[in-house]
Amino acid sequence: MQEKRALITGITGQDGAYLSRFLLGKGYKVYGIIARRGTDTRWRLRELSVIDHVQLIDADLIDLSSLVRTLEKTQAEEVYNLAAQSFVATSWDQPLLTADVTGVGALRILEAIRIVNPKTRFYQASTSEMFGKIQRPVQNENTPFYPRSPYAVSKLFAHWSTVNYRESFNLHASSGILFNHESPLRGIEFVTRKVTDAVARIRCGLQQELRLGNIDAKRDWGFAGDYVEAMWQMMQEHEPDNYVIATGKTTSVREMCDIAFKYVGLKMEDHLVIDPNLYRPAEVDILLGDASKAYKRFGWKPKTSLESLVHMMVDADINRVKHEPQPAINGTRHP
Ligand code: NDP
Ligand code: GDR
Repeated sequence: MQEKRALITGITGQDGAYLSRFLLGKGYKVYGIIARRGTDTRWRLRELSVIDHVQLIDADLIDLSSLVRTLEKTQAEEVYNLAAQSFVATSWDQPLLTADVTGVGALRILEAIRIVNPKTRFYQASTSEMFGKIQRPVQNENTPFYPRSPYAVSKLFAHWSTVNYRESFNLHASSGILFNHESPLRGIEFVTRKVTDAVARIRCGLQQELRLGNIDAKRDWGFAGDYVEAMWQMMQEHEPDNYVIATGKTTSVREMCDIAFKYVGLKMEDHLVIDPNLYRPAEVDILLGDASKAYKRFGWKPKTSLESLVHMMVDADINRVKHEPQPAINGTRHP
């Protein structure tokens, strides 16, 4: 039987790397688009040892013609749209770029699918940020949205474009409304990785303090490795649909931080500094997801507790700090 072909936008991101490894394990031929910005962003693909097994193609979500050519060239049966300007805080500084990549970018790839092969299955990386100022204490697929950032507004446009193309053109287009998911491959600008990196550096005597913003914010945090399986599972369903993917537990940034410091025998209070400059113009105070629809339809449930996730991330960062201290490149410490 001919191997299945998948195309991943955002293949160099956290989820792109885990999804590549997962799909390769399933026997897929995996293609990914890479938007060249002058720096090498392939470190995650190297860390998971998939770099030599995926095919990278130069293309950009802001360039429709590059997407059309990529679909023609790869003949992918499944397209996972993971590319985005995904950092919420940056979306207030670069709202138009965020709208163009994170919002209209999804519409461009839907258009490319419509032009090249409307039978292509499509996954949109939607987000719990769309619930924003929550309208229900627990959020599921029927909860009304209330976005609180240019990022979330852009993602809502992408989500509704996905639903609209499903209903207008009969595309097999699904929207995974994923709550926060983390891993050792998380970008260092996101709070969990910022914490675990700092804890590792403090433990190794390279840093003294950790500056955070609103530590009372609560998130429903899971492990990225578990979440990419749900992306694939919803693509295998006969009918496209929207699915919430979450753990059903919410934890404050303060508690998450405490878990990380305690793991290495340090006291959070001795190192944590609250910096009001890191507060956001509008905050999402609390998120808590109900993923029971995904469980009922295809048996998905999370496998990793927050404690083991944080421990895994701290261990990975201590290992990095000990074995490969790197000078900062564009805000990350990775080659
Ligand atoms: P990352 O920020 O780690 O990855 C984003 C990816 O998008 C990178 O590969 C980046 O490339 C790529 N990208 C950015 N701009 C463009 C562009 N113009 N054209 C093509 N590619 C581009 O995100 P995650 O892996 O964490 O998340 C994956 C997706 O899921 C994102 O859309 C995110 O918004 C969404 N999401 C994430 C959640 C999470 O908790 N992680 C939860 C819910 C949704 P490069 O590295 O080269 O800059
Ligand atoms: P989020 O993740 O905005 O939920 O978006 P992030 O880790 O950036 O923030 C989580 C919460 O922590 C608070 N916080 C801080 N955040 C950062 N980054 N840095 C700090 O110093 C800090 N101090 C406190 C934030 O205010 C916030 O409340 C992530 C991204 O992956 C999105 O792309 C994705 O859609 C959502 O998760 C679900």
